[in-house]
Amino acid sequence: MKTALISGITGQDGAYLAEYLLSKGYNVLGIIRRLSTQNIERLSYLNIADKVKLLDGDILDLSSLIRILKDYKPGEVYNLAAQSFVGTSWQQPILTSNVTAIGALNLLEAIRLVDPSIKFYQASTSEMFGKIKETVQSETTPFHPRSPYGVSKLYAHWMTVNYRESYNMFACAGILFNHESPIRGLEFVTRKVTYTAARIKLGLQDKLSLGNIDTKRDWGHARDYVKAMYLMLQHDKPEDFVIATGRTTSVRDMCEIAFDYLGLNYEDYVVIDKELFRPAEVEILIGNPSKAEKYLGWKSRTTLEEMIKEMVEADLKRIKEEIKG
Ligand code: NAP
Ligand code: G4F
Repeated sequence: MKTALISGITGQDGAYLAEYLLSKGYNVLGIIRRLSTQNIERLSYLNIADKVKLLDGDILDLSSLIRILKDYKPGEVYNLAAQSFVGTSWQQPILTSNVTAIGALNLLEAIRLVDPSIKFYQASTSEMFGKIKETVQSETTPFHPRSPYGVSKLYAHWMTVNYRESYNMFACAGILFNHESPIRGLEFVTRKVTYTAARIKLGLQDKLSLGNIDTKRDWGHARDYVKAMYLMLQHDKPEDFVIATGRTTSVRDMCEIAFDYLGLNYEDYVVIDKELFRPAEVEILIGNPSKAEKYLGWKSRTTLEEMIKEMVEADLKRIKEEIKG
């Protein structure tokens, strides 16, 4: 039986990746940091909380990573842990750098010290393209990050490349464009929209405050994207891949899709709050996934409309259950 270790298993992607690896017959281990309250809602939502083994550790604590690798000997390590919210990275740039940049280095170092044959996946991001240098971004597009988060991810990305080149490690970076789901954090714009639209439909709220709704993103479904992470580690050589849909949509149009589905006009509810604008913005992202299609046989399956519908329905159901108590 193959064993995989996931950092960030309590997050959106960690939960879907754990579900996928379990379906492939893996023994799935996850690093869980000490918090004052339990934080396994996403694993419970997918009905897998009792199927994975959660291990105390923190990607800021090298010794905990070394202990876990020595004790459990995973063949694959997926580094999904991060302070992943771009907005917060301006409020907490040092924490973001420690977790998102140095945390990745800690995991690479732990692997190098314990067993350099362990395969490593790094969660890189389209946020690294930032102020875009090419209309459609691919593996060869130069980077220009626009946030402390993007800069931290770029450091982790190059460390992954460097460990591959320096130590011949099987270390891959997936440059994933935005991906969402019903278990997306409430602070991210798609989920903020689907959750608030559902509350408005149920008469619990009457306005949705947003920042810059003219920015555009290439949005896919997390359930589709975690399969690409797995495929990268099964590929015959370690390489980096862009994972995207190849379609870009504005936040405004995404709102329209969500509200339309509920029979509402978004223009009646959305208010623009200048406080929510970012100090530096990534105006538009659109990825070219042809390398992943060609070498991994990976393709994004879920359309934005299908995903928003799934998210709105899940939010409606959850809110109704909360009301019932
Ligand atoms: P997420 O929901 O915010 O999950 C982040 C995970 O990191 C959580 O499990 C969190 O644990 C964990 N974490 C934070 N600090 C940690 C620490 N010090 N030690 C151990 N674990 C820690 O993020 P996501 O959307 O699943 O994204 C997964 C990864 O892909 C992230 O690295 C993100 O930056 C990257 N990425 C995401 C997207 C996207 O669109 N979703 C696109 C490109 C790249 P707690 O639950 O304890 O907070
Ligand atoms: O949903 P967002 O916060 O995602 P963002 O900043 O693109 O980052 C996400 O995707 C990255 C991949 O490109 C990941 F690496 C990262 O971890 C994260 O998962 O914002 C999307 C867009 C931005 O342009 C933002 O300014 O929506 C705009 N926006 C407008 N109003 C808003 C809001 N974003 C949020 N979160 N909240 C708003 O009220």
